[in-house]
Amino acid sequence: MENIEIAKTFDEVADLLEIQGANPFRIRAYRTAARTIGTLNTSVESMLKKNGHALEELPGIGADLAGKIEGLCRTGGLPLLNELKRKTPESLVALLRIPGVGPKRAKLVFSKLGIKTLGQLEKAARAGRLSKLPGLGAATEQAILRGIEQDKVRTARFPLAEAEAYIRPLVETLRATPGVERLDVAGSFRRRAETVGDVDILLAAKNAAAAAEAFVGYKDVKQVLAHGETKCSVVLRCGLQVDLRIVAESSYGAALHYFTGSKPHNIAVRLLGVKRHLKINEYGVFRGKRQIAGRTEPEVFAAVGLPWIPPELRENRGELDAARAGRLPRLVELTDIRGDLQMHTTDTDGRNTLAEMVEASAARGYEYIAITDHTKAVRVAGGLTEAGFRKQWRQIDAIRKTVKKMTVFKSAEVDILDDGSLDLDEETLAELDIVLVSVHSRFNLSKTAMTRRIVRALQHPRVHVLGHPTGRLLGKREPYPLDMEEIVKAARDYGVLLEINAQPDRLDLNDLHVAMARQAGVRVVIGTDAHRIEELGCMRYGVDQARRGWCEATDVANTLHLDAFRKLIQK
Ligand code: DGT
Ligand code: CA
Ligand code: CA
Ligand code: ZN
Repeated sequence: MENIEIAKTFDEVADLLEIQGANPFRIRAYRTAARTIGTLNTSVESMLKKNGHALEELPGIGADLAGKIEGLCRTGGLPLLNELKRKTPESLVALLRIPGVGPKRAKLVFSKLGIKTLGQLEKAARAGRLSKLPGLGAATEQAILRGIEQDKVRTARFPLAEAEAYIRPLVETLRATPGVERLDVAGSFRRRAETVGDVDILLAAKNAAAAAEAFVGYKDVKQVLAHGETKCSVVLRCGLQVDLRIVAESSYGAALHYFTGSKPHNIAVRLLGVKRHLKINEYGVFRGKRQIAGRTEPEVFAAVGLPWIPPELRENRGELDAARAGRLPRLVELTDIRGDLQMHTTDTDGRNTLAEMVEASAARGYEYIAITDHTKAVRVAGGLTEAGFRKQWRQIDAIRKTVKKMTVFKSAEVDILDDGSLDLDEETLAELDIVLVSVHSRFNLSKTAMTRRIVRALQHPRVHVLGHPTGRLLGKREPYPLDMEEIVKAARDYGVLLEINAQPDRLDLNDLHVAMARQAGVRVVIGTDAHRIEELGCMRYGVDQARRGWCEATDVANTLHLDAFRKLIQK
């Protein structure tokens, strides 16, 4: 059982308890436990193996919850959840999938309008019957309708980070299987795409049958779709499909190249081969019947006269031409990152204190960070007033006296109001070292209005960074309509940096937007938007996205050393 599954189970319990109107403390206990487990760095299963009582030492997890987790790991199920599900109509559970419908609202529409299915919910929303319910305005009704539309088209793609969490232990199991010599995860996973449709694993083994057995017999397999000598395919309990190819060592490089894709890239490479009278497939590079390359991936590229191309670039977006011309970018790496420019603390909606965030950031070896708590308009996050920031600055001043190795910038994630003005007074803005601005409300503006709103914010002379520029939440909320070319132009004209938000479900700018910014000479910054110390570690997903946008270190502002970075933000 993966941590992420345990977390999801507990969240589900909390939702259902809330629908049943259970004790709020009990509901909160499950939510807290879900977040704690979901962001742990070590697997609960391995903790339990080492020490049966290890879980009780985690914050917010007492003996009762620890016992439930242990049972969940042992049996794969939670009797409490089954019981709650039996008591709740299934359709009511489906309502919870719609953004804007939490347990409270699900219960409300269920009890007041007798709505039991998504279809009925849609009908009621179209007839304007939802907006007449207490606490549910026309805006929410529209949001629910949009949510239902999206739910219909939702594909079952997994965010990369989620797939990674499910795949890691499977890969470990396979690597530990006797006779397995080489193993790589290929496909969109290796190209570090923001979501993956399925996961493609490639391996070479002395004993292929044993490797295939280990794969289909893996403990989290729900369904075996195929079990052959060279190809197996399974669905894990979480719903993620995993394909396995077992290939000969002599073909390994060719197979790795083929199954890494993307398909358009493969086709373009194969065409280059055709021009040289070569046949290129997953078994190798052939001249006539003779294999001339394919043991390693660089060999395959060399056969068509190219240097090795990083997987992140293999989308047939000009990487072959760049490779031929010797103009492949030297992609930015995680170790190039010298600071994190977005994080929250317990002063607003973060889970760790300012001191804890500073300490954990310093432990990562950063030269600088920015503390970017929310401003007052973001009420759900407990946004700070001007006075609140002044109080926080006194804490920062004190911390600066003790923490010398790392610079702590006074910053804020200043809310962009409806008309594009900023949610802090001029005096306070002027005193901040870095001003990050972002949108948290009124997502339903037209494209023109939203673009105008954000451009106006960027025009403000104190603004340094635009945070999570499209507001999307992968699989949950579409980006708001935005003319990204206009935004990039404004960023260039007014000297504003554009953020790649490294949260695995945000990752906006996306790869194409990043490329657009880079081509316009606009630097990006990668910020984790961490709300707890563990989330400082998601920087690497932001780096992946930057790499997919062809960024070199110089394209990313927070690879600069402190002095150069200071100069950059002088406005
Ligand atoms: P996904 O799974 O939708 O996130 O995306 P991929 O890229 O992992 O696609 P997938 O799993 O269908 O196939 C893995 C790789 O295998 C793909 O990136 C390229 C290669 N491949 C699959 N089908 C074809 C094909 O018809 N022609 C060529 N040239 N390559 C293919
Ligand atoms: Ca795939
Ligand atoms: Ca596949
Ligand atoms: Zn934000």
